[in-house]
Amino acid sequence: MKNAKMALCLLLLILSANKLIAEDGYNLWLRYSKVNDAKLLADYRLQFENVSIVDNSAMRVTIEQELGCGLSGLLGKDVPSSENVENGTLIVGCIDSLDSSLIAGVDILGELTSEEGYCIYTKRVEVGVVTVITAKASTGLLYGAFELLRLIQTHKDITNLKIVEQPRIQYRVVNHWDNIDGSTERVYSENNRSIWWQYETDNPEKAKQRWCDYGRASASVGINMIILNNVNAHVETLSDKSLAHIKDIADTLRPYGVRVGITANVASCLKPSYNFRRGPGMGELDTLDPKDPAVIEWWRKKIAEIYGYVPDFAGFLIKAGSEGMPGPEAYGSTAAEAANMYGDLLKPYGGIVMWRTFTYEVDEPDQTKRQYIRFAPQDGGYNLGNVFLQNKYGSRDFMPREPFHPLFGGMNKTQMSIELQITQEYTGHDQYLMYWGPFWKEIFSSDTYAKGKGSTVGKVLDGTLFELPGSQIAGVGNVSRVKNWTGHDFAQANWYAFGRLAWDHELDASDIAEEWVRQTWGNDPEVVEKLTAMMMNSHEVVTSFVGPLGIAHTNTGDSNHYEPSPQAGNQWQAQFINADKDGIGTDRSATGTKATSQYCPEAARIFDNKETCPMGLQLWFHRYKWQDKLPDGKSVWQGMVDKYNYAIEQTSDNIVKWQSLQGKIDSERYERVLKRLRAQHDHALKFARIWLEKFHKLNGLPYLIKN
Ligand code: GCW
Repeated sequence: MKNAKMALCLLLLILSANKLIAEDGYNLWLRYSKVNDAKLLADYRLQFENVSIVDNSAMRVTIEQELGCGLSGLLGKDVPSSENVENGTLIVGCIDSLDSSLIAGVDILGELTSEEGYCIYTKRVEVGVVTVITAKASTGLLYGAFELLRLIQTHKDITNLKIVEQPRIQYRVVNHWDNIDGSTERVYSENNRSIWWQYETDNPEKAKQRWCDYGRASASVGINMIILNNVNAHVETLSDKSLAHIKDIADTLRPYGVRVGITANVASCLKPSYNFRRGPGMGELDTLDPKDPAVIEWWRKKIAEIYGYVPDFAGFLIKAGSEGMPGPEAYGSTAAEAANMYGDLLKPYGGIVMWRTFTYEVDEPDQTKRQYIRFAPQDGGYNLGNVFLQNKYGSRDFMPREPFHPLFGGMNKTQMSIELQITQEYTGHDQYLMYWGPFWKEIFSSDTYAKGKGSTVGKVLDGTLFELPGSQIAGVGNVSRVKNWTGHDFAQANWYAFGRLAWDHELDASDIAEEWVRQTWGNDPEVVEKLTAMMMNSHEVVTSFVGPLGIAHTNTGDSNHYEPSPQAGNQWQAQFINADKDGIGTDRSATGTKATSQYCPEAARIFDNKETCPMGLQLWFHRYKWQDKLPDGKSVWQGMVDKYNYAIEQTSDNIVKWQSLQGKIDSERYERVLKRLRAQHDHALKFARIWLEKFHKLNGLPYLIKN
């Protein structure tokens, strides 16, 4: 592996001599091409003459490799390791192993509380000026190393550094919906076979290299945990063969600070004669009831076995009592009782439980109210410290735009986690340029009002609002075996932004977009400006034709969730579009289904009132007659038509913007993105034609599609 990395560095060195090198997207945002600003390059070279790493942990090799590879690529010269500290040395070491002269008088060190946090600073010492990366533990050093490389890659002034950084959220988890047969669910990148399962049977070396590079990418943005298999989990995930395989992956990712966990099927303990979704059972029991001593014993043994393979195993993600996956309720127990059983068993090993609330098997006509009804009464029941309730961002299912989930702010004694979707199930698969950053920020900054104004979802998640000790965040991943990982090159940005926002949800979506663009596409000002602008506008553009004014499920006529597909009798379209000759939208306010009553009164008041309800959620919460006026003075019909036309215009502009960058972008990635921008524009047009025609047939009103 080391050789492969060395070869890559050498290649980077040679290739960086040319201006536009051929690229396939494999290197993601870790391209490390030579700084092409002569003045900056000269300064950086002076600042980094050599590297001195004072660390004996298992992570030392990773840090050495990353800094070696990164600096040599960026500076176009070898930056040797050194035992000595000289003018221009980069020193990397934990606080307690650094020479006292390097830490004396550095006040920011006192701010470090997390083992994963780090400080980077410039210091004048006797021999000259040095740069120091330090932390309480080696993982912090690795994160600090990646931060320094990011600063150089994005051409920042680093002559006088004074940085202290630590994560706001403890467990930053990517969930892979990958099946153990190598197929995947909702991963839409061109070749959607799994990088975790069955890959090595084709080519073991290739698989290991991918896993390493996945680890590098994760560490570079602070992702520290992954779930290897689909939430619709196959029982076989817990077999000896599978556990040995999981051990292999865990061993490969450990040097990057990434722990692995799995989704467990709660019915695994049943006899093989029981067949259920993703069964049959592998145990000898007739029940999965978490209160039954035999069930507890079965899982105790299984968990001990798992830790025999993977000593730092992360824990279980669980989907139960949902979409045909077996659950404890059918055996007379609650989700809390089951989650606590696992929590109790995993706790001695340092493992956690992430219990998903995505269920809709509750007797309530308004689908959006069901999870709250099922889980809110259990508040206080999940109190082991290592148990989290993982909620999708909204109460439906990854719609292009949803209001924040009412369980945030609704369960104040429970460690709540959010599940974002990095992959683009309902938002154009790997065909649309759609950057989630602005929308994720919209959710994080939404005010639950649970403890008065300013009680944001972000503060619920990081544990500060209700003073809960643990915090966790999840994103459903979008990588596959396709060479560039995600199909659409811009879909890499969502993986990147997930990591950055999981680390610090207060970061700005535009800053993240810009730093990603600089690393992925280069620092040319025109490239940076145009691509950042395209990204920042992209969620609004997608919602304008996939979910205008807050309708949803416009691409859910079939199970593929992509094509505009009005379908008679579709239950989701009846609830989330609800169009007829008189009007459109669903009244979920105090005068309708009263879904708003699940929020704190202040938040409910905002949603209840059309004047204060956000424009993008008008039809989610309210029903309008076609000619009724929206708060901005337009009729709903006109507002709708304008949204589609806006999307058509913007997706067309994006093609022009992209084409204006030809010559500044390498040809393989240029062509791949161009093809997709065209597909997205065609699709915006198709949505407009199909849906406006469908609505027009209901309401008889005229419309004009501008193309
Ligand atoms: O809406 C559904 C998706 C399923 C997914 C499920 C879930 C993995 O269409 O593909 O199952 O959500 O989140 O559990």
